[in-house]
Amino acid sequence: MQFVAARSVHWPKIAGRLQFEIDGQNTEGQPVCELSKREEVLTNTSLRTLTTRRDASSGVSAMTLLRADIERNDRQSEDSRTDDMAWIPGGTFRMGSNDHYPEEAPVHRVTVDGFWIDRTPVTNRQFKAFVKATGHTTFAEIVPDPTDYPGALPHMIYAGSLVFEPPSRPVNLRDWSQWWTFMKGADWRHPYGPGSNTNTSDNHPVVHVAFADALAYARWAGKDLPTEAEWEFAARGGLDGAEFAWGDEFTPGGVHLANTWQGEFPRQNLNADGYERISPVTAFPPNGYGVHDMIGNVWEWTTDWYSPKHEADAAKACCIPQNPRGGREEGSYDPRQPNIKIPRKIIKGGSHLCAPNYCRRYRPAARHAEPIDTSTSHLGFRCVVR
Ligand SMILES: [Cu+2]
Repeated sequence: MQFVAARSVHWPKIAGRLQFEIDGQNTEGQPVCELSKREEVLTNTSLRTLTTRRDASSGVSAMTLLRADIERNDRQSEDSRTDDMAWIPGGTFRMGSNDHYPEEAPVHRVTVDGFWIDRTPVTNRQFKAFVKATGHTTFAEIVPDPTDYPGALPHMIYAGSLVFEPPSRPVNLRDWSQWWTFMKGADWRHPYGPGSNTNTSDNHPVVHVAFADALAYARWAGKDLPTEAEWEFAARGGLDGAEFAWGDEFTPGGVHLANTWQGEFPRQNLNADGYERISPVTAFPPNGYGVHDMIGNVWEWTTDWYSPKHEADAAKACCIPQNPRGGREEGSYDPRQPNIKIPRKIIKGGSHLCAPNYCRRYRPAARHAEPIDTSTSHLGFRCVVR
C-alpha cells in the first residue's frame, strides 16, 4: 500500500463525485474529503478570538470535583514513566456497547495484559521535539506527485489537511463536506490553515497527523500505538460496562467532563464546556486510571484495522480473546466506495465536534473508521508501552 497513491481519496475527480449513503446514521468524521470550493483561510482576527476563548480557564470546578475521587494506581511511584504515563493493570472487560451505533455491537468479553499509556494525547510541544530530532515531514505537508493522481486537475494538487469550519447557512447533516474543507497549508503547525500557528497551543493535542505520522512518533519515543482493546480498556478507567469514561451520566451535576460540542452541530456552538475548539490536554479531569482526555477533544488513532462490527461474545470463558488486534486490512475498506482501496484504522474517543444531535461518540465503546492517509483538525493520538 503506497501512502501517496492512497491520497487520491482527496481528489474526487478521479473517482467521480464521492457520494455515499450514510446508512441511517451521521458520522462527523467521514474521512473522505470532497475538495471544497471554499479555500479561504481564517483571518488573524478570527484566530485571535478563537485562541482567547479556548484558553479561557473554565472547567476548573469540574477538575477539583473529580480529582478527589480518582483512584491512584499503585505502581505510579515505581517507574520513571509515571510522570507522563499511567499503568493500566489489564484484565477482562466487556468491550463495545449494544445501546448505540451498530459498529459498537455486540458487547463481548476481551482480555488485555497490563500496559503503560500516555496520560494525555501527544501534544504540539512533544510533536515539535520529535520533528526537531528527526526532521520528520508529516503527510499533510507533502505536495502530492501529480502522476499519482491521473485525472486530477492541477489546481487540486496541493499539500493540505481537513479543517472543520462551521457553515454560515443551514446545511444538510448528511453532507459533511459542508463543514470539512481540504485546506491548503493546513498541517500540525498550522491547525486552522496557513494563518494559524501552534505557538500559543503547546499544550494542545497535535492534530493533522496521518497514521504513519503517529506511528513514526511512537517509534521515535520507544513506544507503540494502542490496540482498540487497550485503548477502550484504558478509557473505561476501571468502570466496566459504564456508558462514559466517568460513569453512566454524561454531565453529572451539570458538569462537563470532556470537550464535546454543545448546541446544534455544526452551526450552533454553545460552548458550555468552556472550549469552542480544541482544549489543553489536561483541561478536563482524568478518569479512574489517571488518564486525561480519552473522551472528546480529539479522536485518537489505534493500530487495529476497522471492522464494521465486533465479534460475538465467547461461549466459554476459555475462549475470550486475549490482546485482540482487530480485523484484516482487506476487510477495512469502505464498502461504499468500492473503487477506492484505502485501508482504514479504528479511531476512538470522539472529539470536540461530537454533539448529541449528530454524533454521540463521546464514549469508550464508540469507534470510527479513518483511512490511513487522512489527517484532520480533530484527530490526534497517544502512545503505549507494553
Ligand atoms: Cu463524533
